[in-house]
Amino acid sequence: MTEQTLVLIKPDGVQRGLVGDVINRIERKGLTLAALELREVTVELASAHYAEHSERPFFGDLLEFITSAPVVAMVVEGDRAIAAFRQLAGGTDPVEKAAPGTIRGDFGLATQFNIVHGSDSPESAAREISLWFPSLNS
Ligand code: RTP
Ligand code: MG
Repeated sequence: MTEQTLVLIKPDGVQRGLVGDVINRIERKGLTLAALELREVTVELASAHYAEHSERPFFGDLLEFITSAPVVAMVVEGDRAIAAFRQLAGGTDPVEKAAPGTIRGDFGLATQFNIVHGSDSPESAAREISLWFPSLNS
């Protein structure tokens, strides 16, 4: 089933020059880009995006990090795009959970600096796409 998912290349990924590699992996997988923008993130947007984690001990660090430098925000489209991008990203902890060959497994060392975000369900994808790309019709 064709889906859309919201993908972010987080500040660490942009600053380390991994934008091209991440997009390359998305395209090689067979997924396509429906929207793409380099974006400064406000605290308001970051808080809304990560609202589900607002009570977690790492929430403050997460907001500080995600607003520290520009991110690349994308809407990625294709067959089972939500699960397909989560597969490309690998697990949240780049060492304990993400396998080699995934974005996080290949490039990450710390859970806080895990390079990419991808929506985790159709509900999250719809919510996040309308948050980041309100003018996009889907
Ligand atoms: P994301 O939302 O960024 O795609 O990552 P995820 O689904 O794999 O992980 P999630 O549980 O949603 O956590 C969101 C982000 O919060 C940071 N985090 N830090 N210090 C910690 O224990 C911790 N746990 C999570 C990570 O940057 C994670 O991607
Ligand atoms: Mg998540």
